[in-house]
Amino acid sequence: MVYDNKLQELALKLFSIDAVKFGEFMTKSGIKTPVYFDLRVIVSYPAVMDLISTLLYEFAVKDSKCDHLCGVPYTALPVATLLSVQAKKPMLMRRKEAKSYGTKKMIEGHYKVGQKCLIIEDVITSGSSVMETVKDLRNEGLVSDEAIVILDREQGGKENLESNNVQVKSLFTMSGLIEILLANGKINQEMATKVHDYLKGTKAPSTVQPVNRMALTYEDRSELATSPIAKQLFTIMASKKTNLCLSVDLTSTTKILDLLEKVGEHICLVKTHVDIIEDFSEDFISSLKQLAARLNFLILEDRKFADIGNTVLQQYLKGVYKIGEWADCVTVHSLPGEGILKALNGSTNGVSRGVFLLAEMSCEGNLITPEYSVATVKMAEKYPDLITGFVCQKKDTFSNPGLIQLTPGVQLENSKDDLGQIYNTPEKVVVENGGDVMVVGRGIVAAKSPEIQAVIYKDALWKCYLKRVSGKME
Ligand code: 5BU
Repeated sequence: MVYDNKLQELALKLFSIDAVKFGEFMTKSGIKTPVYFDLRVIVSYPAVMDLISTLLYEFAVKDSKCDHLCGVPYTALPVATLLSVQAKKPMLMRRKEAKSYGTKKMIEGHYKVGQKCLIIEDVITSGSSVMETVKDLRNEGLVSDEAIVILDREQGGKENLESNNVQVKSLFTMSGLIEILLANGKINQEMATKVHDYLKGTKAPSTVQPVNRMALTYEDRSELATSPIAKQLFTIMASKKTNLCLSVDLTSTTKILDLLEKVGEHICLVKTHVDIIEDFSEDFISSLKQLAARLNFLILEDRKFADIGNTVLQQYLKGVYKIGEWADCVTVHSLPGEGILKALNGSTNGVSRGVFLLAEMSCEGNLITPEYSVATVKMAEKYPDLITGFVCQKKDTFSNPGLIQLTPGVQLENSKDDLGQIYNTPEKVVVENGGDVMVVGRGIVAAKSPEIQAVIYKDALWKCYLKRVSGKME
């Protein structure tokens, strides 16, 4: 009750300081609106600031499990500051533009990857401003799935944000606020009806880019891909209805080609370790390329490059294997830093080639830390044509829906091998962990009938993908 009284008090104060105005106004998008909010004025009224922060504290911050608070610039910044002090929770600040000197950080303050940050905003219409802040926080490896706002204009912002995994709580909805003002004689019934009708008829355009790749189809994601190889791979997956990558870890060229002849129609990608083949020849490569063209799959050489740029460039283009001449894409470690991407970028004379960067590994005890994964994803940003996706194990490792999550360590049952490899089931990898293309090696190659087994994997993995994009998860 006390809370309701305070909420009413705040509504009336906002009205009296002209933070809520009625009449005829033009919005940014050129639509006429009978009601206008301008919460920028609240900084001139310490009592209003006090009331807002007390209410938000009681309403959502007090019991929140967040590690940080972050205000959406600029109006919500002072409110976030007051809340941070009151809740004794550290604040983070998001820059509007990256600094042009020194560190290029978008988020200021001290934090650790995996910590949770609660977002504070004044008003949401489409939700796009909150989403920009969410994106920058997630880019830093912070968990950002909750926003509290003073006022929800009820024009689609809450739904837009929820479809991107951000839950929204608001002190006021527009209709709730109007009700208070009507009950207190601040506006008449005619105006209340006008606002009500306006709300019913005017939804904000969904300006929020759908970043929840888990819910998007491969067709839709091919449109969002900036790397030609990612685009091609998404298209192949959608048309052949398969997200299976076969890891042909065999040492004889005949065995590899025989197997691919049988299972090529069921896969979107073949993954090779060319340096384990004992009878490698140029003929093998031309047969492999012919098979790939005929049965419509791409070739990934899992070379895991990890040297300085200059050496990698030679390993890529020269030597016995001349990988750059035939592999549509390769795997690359981010360990040596950006030089490795600089070297590979544009090294194939206009022929499109792709890179899967290793952000995580499937084997137990590997030394990759969460910070390393975040830095890997960031390193990729400058190479939108080259980076096809990431080799990784978790859905939150990256969010860009135009990139592909390649996940190894897949078998029909959860298990391990004797050398540290960890296997997860198709359901776990696709539905829970966000795998887009799943790598299966021994699950198929070592089976009695690899041909039958490939179809079993293909069907199981595709079923899980359909379940994921339908949103019908148990
Ligand atoms: P398996 O037989 O399904 O365990 O084969 C998995 C393949 O994926 C194998 O060629 C590995 O080299 C490759 N792999 C992996 O298993 N785990 C990783 O984290 C990376 C690659 Br990166």
